[in-house]
Amino acid sequence: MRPMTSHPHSLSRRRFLAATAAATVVPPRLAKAGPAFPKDFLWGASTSALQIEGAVQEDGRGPSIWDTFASHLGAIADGSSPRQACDHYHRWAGDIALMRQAGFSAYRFSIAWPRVLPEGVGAVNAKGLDFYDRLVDALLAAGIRPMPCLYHWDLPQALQDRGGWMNRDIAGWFADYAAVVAARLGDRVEDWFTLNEPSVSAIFGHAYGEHAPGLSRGRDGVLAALHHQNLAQGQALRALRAADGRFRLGTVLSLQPVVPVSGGEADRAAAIRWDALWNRVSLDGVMRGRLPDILADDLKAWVKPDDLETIRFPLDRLGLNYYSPLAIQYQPGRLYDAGFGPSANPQVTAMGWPVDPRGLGQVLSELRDLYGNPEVLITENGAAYDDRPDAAGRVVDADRIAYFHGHLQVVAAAVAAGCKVKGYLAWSLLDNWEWQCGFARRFGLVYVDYASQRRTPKASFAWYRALIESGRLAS
Ligand code: GCO
Repeated sequence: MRPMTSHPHSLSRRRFLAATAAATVVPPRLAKAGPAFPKDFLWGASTSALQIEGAVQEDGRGPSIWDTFASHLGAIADGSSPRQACDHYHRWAGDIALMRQAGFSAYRFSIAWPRVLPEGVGAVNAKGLDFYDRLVDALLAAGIRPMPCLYHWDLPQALQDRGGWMNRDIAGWFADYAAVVAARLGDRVEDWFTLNEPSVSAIFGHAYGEHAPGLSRGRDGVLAALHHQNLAQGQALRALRAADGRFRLGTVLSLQPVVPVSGGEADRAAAIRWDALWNRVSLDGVMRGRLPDILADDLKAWVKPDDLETIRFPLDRLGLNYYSPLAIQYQPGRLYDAGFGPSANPQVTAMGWPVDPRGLGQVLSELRDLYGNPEVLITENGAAYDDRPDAAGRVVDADRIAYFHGHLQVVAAAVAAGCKVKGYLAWSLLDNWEWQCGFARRFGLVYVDYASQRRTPKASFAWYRALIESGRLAS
């Protein structure tokens, strides 16, 4: 149902200028010059369909596994649902105006599979595709490069009813869906991503039961979901390549260095197992056509001859999501007898994630030294803090600015050291519906008042805009 408050431009230009001018923490002209980024460096943000669009029952969209999961009592911390989210489905024009104000040159969003194919396969919902068609046109008109990601966790419920990521047939379903979207948008979209963070949806959705589809199937659940995502990705990348040889193809992985909580043998071995599961199945699969030896026996049940050839693909770029290193501990009885342990780092975000930009540098140099130095786009990096407007209505999020600044210093150093990082997309443009945390975590450059859907750019927005404009970090 379309909410009463819907208005495409919830932020007037006058209010926007007042808010951002007042919120600028360091006036750019006073800032000392820090490292510069290459002239063609891409700047922008990432979002995902389920987290911002709302309109889950509009224009023929089918239900997704997250709509179902959120309806279960206790599944979402604040009891909320993605039903309205940021109402981006109606406010997209105003949201693109914000991106333009910030000076974005690229924007990664996701396409909701259940909007395009309500049953996951078969009949195409033209109205669903129309939405992304309009979005792409408006982005291009604003000078912003559209970078759609085909899957950000919102599987059509109809496919879950057929086994979802546990069913090997999903590889073909996903490739068919990719071809449908490419046929409609491929005349204007060049940059494509297939999956978002397969290890997170496999582990949290199929073993921990904390993400949709809410399964607790242990090793089998995780390995099946991981392998079938690898396979689906391989087939979809080939379908996209066949659709247009000029497409620039990528996938998005959450690569986090895994650090044992102690030097003890049990913790160290647990960290190696976790690294294999979280990072290597996806990374080594696509980049090397190999799976970690340590999981080889367990994977045998799922991997068929020739699968590895399908999974390996020469990506044009790798999308890298980085938030923090993972502190891992031996925890008997947990998945692979490993679990999240306490981090030695006292500085954490509202998610409880340690702030440690060095981990990003570690991942980037490893990609350069051990994985053939692929072209990388940072597709997510950011932090949740307990933002609140002050008495004057401003949101001064100095901690988020510090987080971005620290991580971008590392990116600049990595570029100088030969890593092929081509751009940075912050997570995220807007505060949004943060999965099992609901609306209780805010990651945006722009504050969203969910009751009124009013958008207020935070201080970090003004800071980011100044950075994009100057192309250099203030020291
Ligand atoms: C992820 C997803 C995003 C999250 C963000 C903050 O990395 O988990 O890609 O959808 O919202 O990372 O948790």
